[in-house]
Amino acid sequence: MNDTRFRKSSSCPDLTTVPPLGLDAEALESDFRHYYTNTLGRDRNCRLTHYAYEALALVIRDRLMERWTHTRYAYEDSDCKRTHYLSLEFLMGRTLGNAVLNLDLGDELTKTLSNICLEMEELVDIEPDAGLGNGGLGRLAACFLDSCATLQLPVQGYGIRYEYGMFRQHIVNGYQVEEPDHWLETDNCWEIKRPEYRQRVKFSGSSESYIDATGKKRMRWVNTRDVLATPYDLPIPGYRNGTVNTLRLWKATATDEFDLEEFNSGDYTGSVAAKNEAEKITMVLYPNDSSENGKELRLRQQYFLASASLQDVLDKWIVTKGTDLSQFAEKNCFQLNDTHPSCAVAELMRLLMDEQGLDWEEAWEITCTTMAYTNHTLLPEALEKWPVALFQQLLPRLLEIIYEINARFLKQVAERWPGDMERQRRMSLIEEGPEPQVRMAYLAIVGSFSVNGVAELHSKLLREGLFRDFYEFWPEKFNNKTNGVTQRRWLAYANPKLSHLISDKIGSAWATDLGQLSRLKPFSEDHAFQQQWQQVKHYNKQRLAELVREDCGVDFNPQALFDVQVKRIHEYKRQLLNILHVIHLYDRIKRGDDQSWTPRCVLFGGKAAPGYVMAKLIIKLINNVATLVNNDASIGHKLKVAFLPNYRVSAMEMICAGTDLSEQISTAGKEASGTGNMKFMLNGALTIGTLDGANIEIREETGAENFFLFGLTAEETEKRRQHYNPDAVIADNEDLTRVMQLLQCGHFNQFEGGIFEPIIQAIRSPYDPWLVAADFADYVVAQRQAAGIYQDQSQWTRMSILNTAAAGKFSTDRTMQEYNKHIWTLPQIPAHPVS
Ligand code: 26Q
Repeated sequence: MNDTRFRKSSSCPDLTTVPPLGLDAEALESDFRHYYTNTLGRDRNCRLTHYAYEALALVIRDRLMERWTHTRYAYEDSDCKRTHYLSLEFLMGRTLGNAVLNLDLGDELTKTLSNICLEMEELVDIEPDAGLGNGGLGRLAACFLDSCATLQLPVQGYGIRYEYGMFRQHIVNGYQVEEPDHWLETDNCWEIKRPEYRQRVKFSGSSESYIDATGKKRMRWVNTRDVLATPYDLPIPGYRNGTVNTLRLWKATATDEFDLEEFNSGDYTGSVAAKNEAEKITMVLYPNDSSENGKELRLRQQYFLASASLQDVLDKWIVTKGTDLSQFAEKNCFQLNDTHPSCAVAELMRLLMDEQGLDWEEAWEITCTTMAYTNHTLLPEALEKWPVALFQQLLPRLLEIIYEINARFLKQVAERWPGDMERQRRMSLIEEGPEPQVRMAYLAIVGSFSVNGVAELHSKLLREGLFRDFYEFWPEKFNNKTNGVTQRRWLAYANPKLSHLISDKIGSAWATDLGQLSRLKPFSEDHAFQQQWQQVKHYNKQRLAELVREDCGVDFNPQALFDVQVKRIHEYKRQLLNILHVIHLYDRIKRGDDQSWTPRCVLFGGKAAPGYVMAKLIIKLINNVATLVNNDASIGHKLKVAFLPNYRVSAMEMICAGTDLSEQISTAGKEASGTGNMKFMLNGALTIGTLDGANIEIREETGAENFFLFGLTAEETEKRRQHYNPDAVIADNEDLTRVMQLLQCGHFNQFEGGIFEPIIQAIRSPYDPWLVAADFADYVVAQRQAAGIYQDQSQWTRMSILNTAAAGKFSTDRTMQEYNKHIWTLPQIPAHPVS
C-alpha cells in the first residue's frame, strides 16, 4: 500500500464498533440474499451454485470477523505473552463447514438453506481445499491452530501464501500425473489482505562494518535485492467460545525499486523479469515431504517466511512498547515447525544486533530463550542441509552470524570435552567436506531452549541416535510432545452420525474434552449400542463406496471389510508390503484356498513426490494389481482394490469415517508419529500396525487385545539389517515365494515388460532398509486374525467402540496443553464478548 495517510485526529470515533450480527435463521437468510444480490450482483437468471457458496461464505465470514476483532483486542488489552508458530506448511483444507461447526450455526443454517432450496453438503463441496502442505507436518499445524483457538491461547500461525498448493494428482494408465493446483484462481473470501503490515526482506548483497553515531562498531547488510512481504490473514475460530485467532500468510511482491529501475534504465523486459524473480518466492509449495537438498528457491522461501514474521513481531513490539527489548523474551515464543523456518535463529540475531543495536550477548540471550524446535523425522537423510556457498551468495550476513554462533558453541563443547576433536567435528553447525554444508537441525538445537519429538518412541530415538551428542550436552532441552488431531474436524465435522450417537450416550463434552470418550467403554458390550454403532459405520461405508465408485470406477460392497492405507507414498511407509498382501489374497482365492473367506475392499491413496521414481512405481503396481483383481470374475466380491486419486484433507474427512481397518505398517523406527492413525482410531477403525511412532501409544491406550500388532521392533530392525538375506526369507515362506513368482513372471504387467524390476530388486536386496520381506509373514498372520475377527461382527464392533473410547489422549487439545505447560507458558485469554 502506497497511501500511508492517517485519519485526521487520533480521537476520531472507533470505526470498528458495530452492532452484533444475528445468528438466527432469519438473519442468516436476509444477509445471504443481500450478498447474493447486492455484493455478488447475481439475479434470478443465475443458476450456478458457486455464487450461493460465495454468498454463504460471506455471511459466515461476517460472524467470524466481529469475533476476530474482539479476540485481538482481548490479547492487546491483557498485554499477554504470545507464541508465533512458524511453519512452511499449513494444510487447512476447507474453511466453511468447520467455521459453521465452530460458530455453532449448523441448526439455524439448515433452516435457512431449506427455506431457499439449497443443501449444505452441495455448497461445502464447492470450496477448494487450501492444500498448503504436503502431509502430516502441515496438517498437524492446522490441527494445532484449531486447538489453540479452542483453548483461547494467544498463538498466531505464520506461513506462506503459496499461489499453487500441493499438486492435483491424476492417474493415467496407472501412473501418477501431476497438475498444478491454482487454488487462488477463484478469489478466496477467507483471507484479508493487510498491506499496512507489509515487510521488506533482504537477499544477496554483502555485509560490511561501520561505526555508528555512538562510536560503536556495527554490521550492516548492503547492496541487497529486497522483496516485499504482504500479509494475508485467515481467521481461525475456536469451538463455540468467541475466540478467533489468526493465521498470517505472506505473499512476495517486487519493491518499487523495480519500477524505478525500469523507468531509469529503459530495460523494460529485464526489470519485469526481476519482478518475476521476486514474486516467484511464494509461487509454489515444494511437493516433497522429506527435505530436498540444495534448491535455492526453497531456501529463499524459508528465509522469506522467517524474516517477514520476525520483523512483524518486532515491529508490533516497537510500535506498542518502544525500543526497550528487555522484556521481549518474557512475552514471546517462536515454535519452529521442523528445521524449515530455522533461519529464524540467525535472523533474530541479525535484527536484534544490526537493526536494534543490541550486543551479541543480549541478542543471544533473547534468541535462545524465545526459540523452540520441533523435529518430525527420524530419517538421517531427511535432515536439512544447505551448501555454505549458497548461503554465502543468498544470505551473506546470516552466514556470518551462523559462523559466530558455531565458534562460540564449539568453544563450549571443547570446554566440556577437552581434546575431543571428533566430537567437535560431529557437532559443528558446518559439515566439512568438498561442499561444506550448514546443518539446519543443529542450528535449531543450539538456538533453542526446547527440542521436542512428536511421539514417545521418536523422542527417545532422537535422544539416543540422531541428536545423541546434543542430548549429552543439554539433556534439559529435550522433551516429547506426542501429536494429536482435532476432534472437531475429525469427528464432529467428518462423522456427524457417529458424533450424535456418542453424544446421545455420554453427552457432548467430548468436543472439548476428548478424555470423556472413555465413558463409552461400558457400552462396548451393550448389544443395542453395538447395533447402532454398526449402522452408523455401514452408512459411512456406503458414502465412501460412492466416492470410490465415482473416482475409481470400482465397486466396494459395504458389507466387506474396508481396509485402508492413505498417506504420502514412501518406501518407509511400506505401501509395498500392503500390496504384496493383496497379491497373496488374490493368489489364495485363485488357488481355492478361500474357505470361510472374509470379503475385503482395499483402498490406497496418497501422492508421491514428483521426483521420487520408486514411489511412483509403487503407485503403478497398486493400479495394475487393482485392474487385474477387479476384472477377474473368479475373484468377484471377495477382493476389491482401488487407488483413490488426489488424496487430500477433504477426502480424508470421508475416508476416516468409513474405514474398518487402518494400515499403519511403517518399518519400525522410521515413522516419527503418524496422525492418520489417530483419525482412524477416533472414528472406530481398528489398527493393523508395527511398533512405530504413535502406534505404540495407540496400542497402549486401546489395549493389546484391540490392536493387530505385527513385525520387528525398532531395536530388532537395527540388528536385522546387519545380516539380512531376503532371498532366504522368501525361499522359506511359501506364500511370499508365490507372490514373488507372480510379480517376477510379469503377471501384473502383461504388456509392459519388466517395468516392476526395480521393485523386485528392492525387495530382494540385502540392503533393503525397509525390510519388506522380513515382516511379510507376520503381517499375513495379523491380517488373517483381523479377517477372522471381522466375521464376528459383535466382537469387531466391541473392539471398534473400545478404540474410539480410548482415543482421548490423541486430541491436539492435550498436545497444545502440554506445549503450553512446558514450553510456551501462555495464559488463557477469553475473547471480549461481541455483544
Ligand atoms: C524440506 C526441504 C525442502 C523441501 C521439502 C522439505 C520437507 C517438506 C515437508 C520436508 C519434510 C516435510 C514433511 C514432513 C512430515 O510431514 N513429517 C511427518 O510429520 C508428522 C507430524 O509430526 C508425523 O506424524 C509423521 O510421522 C512425519 O513423517
